[in-house]
Amino acid sequence: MPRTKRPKTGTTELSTGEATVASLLAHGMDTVYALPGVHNDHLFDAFQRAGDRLRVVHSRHEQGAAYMALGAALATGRPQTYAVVPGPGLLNSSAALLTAYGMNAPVLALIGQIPAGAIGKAQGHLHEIRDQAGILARLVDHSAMIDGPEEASAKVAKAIRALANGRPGPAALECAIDVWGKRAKVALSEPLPVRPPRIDEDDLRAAAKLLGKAKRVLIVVGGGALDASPEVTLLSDLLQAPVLAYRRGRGVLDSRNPLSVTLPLGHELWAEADTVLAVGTRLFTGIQQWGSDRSLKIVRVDADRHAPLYTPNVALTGDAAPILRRLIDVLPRYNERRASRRDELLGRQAKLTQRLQKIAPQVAFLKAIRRELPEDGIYVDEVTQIGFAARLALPVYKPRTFLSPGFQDNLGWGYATALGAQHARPDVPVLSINGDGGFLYTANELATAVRHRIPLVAVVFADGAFGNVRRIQEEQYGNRLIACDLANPDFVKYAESFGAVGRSARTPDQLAKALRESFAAREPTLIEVPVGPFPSPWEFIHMPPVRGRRAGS
Ligand SMILES: Cc1ncc(C[n+]2csc(CCOP(=O)(O)OP(=O)(O)O)c2C)c(N)n1
Ligand SMILES: [Mg+2]
Repeated sequence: MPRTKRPKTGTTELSTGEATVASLLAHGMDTVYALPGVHNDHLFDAFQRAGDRLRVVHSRHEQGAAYMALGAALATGRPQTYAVVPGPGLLNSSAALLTAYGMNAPVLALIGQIPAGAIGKAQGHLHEIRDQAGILARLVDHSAMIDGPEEASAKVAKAIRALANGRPGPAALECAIDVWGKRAKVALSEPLPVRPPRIDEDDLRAAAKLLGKAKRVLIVVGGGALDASPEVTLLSDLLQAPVLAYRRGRGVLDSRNPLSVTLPLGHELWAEADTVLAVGTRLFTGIQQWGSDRSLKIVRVDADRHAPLYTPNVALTGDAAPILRRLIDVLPRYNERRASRRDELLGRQAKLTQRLQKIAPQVAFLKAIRRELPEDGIYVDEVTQIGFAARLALPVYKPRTFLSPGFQDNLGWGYATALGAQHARPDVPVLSINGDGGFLYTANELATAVRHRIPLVAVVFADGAFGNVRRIQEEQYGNRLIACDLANPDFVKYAESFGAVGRSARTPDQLAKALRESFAAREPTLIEVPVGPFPSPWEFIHMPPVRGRRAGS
C-alpha cells in the first residue's frame, strides 16, 4: 500500500477541522452537505473560513444532507461529503449511508463524537451512542477516528482513496468535539494514488474465447458499468449481444438501440443465453430469480473479486472500462462476424410494447416525462408505481441519467437525492418523481431547495395511499387493509408555503405542459398529480425461474 507522502516537518499551523477542510479541497471536493451542531462547531468554523472555496449546503434533517451527498455522487461519479453530529445525527443519516454502500457510491461521512476521553464510558454525554465506531464499521468498509490535527490530512486522504479503491463505496471519519479545534503545525498529505489491479492476460483470453465461441451472449450491466458505456456499446455490437439493465445500469446502452433491453425481455433472453457477460452487477435477478445451470457460462467483470451468488467461469477484477477495452482488443481473434440481431430485437421490443399495455396508465405518464426531459436530463427514481414502470419502460439515453436506489429500494430516498443531483449538476435539469408516501420522507427539504436556490422539479403522484402496499393487501390478503391509506397536505399550497412553485396536473398532457414550463423557469418546483390506483407491474418484475437450478435455494 503506498504511503502518504509528506514533508518532514509540518509548516502550517492549523486546527484539526482546518486540516480536514484543506485536505478535502486538495482532493477537489468543494462542497459539503451538512447539518451543524455543537460537536462539529470547530469543523464548521473551518468551513466558514474556507470562504468561496467551499460550498456548504445545509439541509433540514441529516438524512437530507446524506441523500444530497449521495445524489451528487451518483450524478457526477465524483466523491462527495456530508457532515453531521454523532448519535442521532449519524443515525438520521444512516439509511442514506446504507444506500450508498449498496450502490458503491463514493460518499464520505464526517461524523462528530463526544469528548475523546469519554468515549466508551457511558457517562451520558450529549448525543452519546454506544460504540459509534463499531456502528460505522458495519455501515462502511473504511472508517477511522481523527485523533488530532497532525493526522487529519493523512486520514482524509486514506478515506478518500477508499471511496474508489477495490469495490468503491462510502467511508466515514469520526472526530471528537474537543479534537476538531486542536491546533498544531501540520503537514498536508497529497492525494493517494488509486492503483487498479493488473488485468490478468490469461483470464482475458479465456473470457474472449468463451464469448467468441458463444452462440447467444447476453450482457447484463449494473452500477459498475456506468463509466463503461462506449465499451459496452461496442461489445454489444461485436457480439450482437443484447444488453440488460434493470435499475442502476439503465442508459449504459442507449435505449434507442434495439439491443438495449429491460427486465421482461431480459427474462426471455436469460432463458436462451449460453453465455452471460456480467459487468458491474451482482446478477441478483438472473441468478436468484431466473435460475442458472451448467450450460450457462458466466464471464464476470467486477471491482470485487468476491462473487457471492455464483462461481463465474471467468472473473476479471477491476474497473469495467479498461478491462472491456482490453477485451475488445483481444476478442476479434476468437469472434467471427455475427449476423445482426437488430430486426429480431426490434420485433421483440414491439411485442413487449404491446404487453406493457397492461400498465398503460403509467406508460402514458412516462411518455410525457420522456418527451419533456432533455436527453441529458437526470431522472431520479422512487419506490412508487411510476418508478416501477420507469425501470421497464422509460427510455434512457445516457449513463448517470437514471438514478435508482439499487437493491435497497428504500422508499423516501428520492427527493433529497434528486436535490443533491441537481445541486451538483446545475447544467442539466433534474426530475424527481415520487409517490405521496415516499415524498413526505424528505419533503421538508423543499426548504433547502428554496434556501439554496436549487431548481429541482419534482412530481408527486398522489393516490392517497402507500399504493403498492394497499394493492398487495387487496390482491393477496383478501382486501384486509391496514396501515396503507394516507392523509395528504394540499401539495400545491405546501410547496408554495416554502416559497417554491406549486403546480397541478391531472393528465399526461397536462403533466407534459407543466414539466415544459417548469424546466424553462428553473425554480424549485413541485407538481402534484392526483391519481387513482395503477395496474400492477409485478408480472413484469418478479418473473419465474427459466433455468435449472436456482442459486441460493
Ligand atoms: C424505507 C422503506 N420503508 C418501507 C418500504 C415499503 N414500501 C414499498 S412501496 C411502499 C409504498 C409507497 O407508497 P407511495 O410512495 O405513495 O407510492 P405508491 O405505491 O402509492 O405509488 C412502501 C411502504 C420501503 N420500500 N422502504
Ligand atoms: Mg401513493
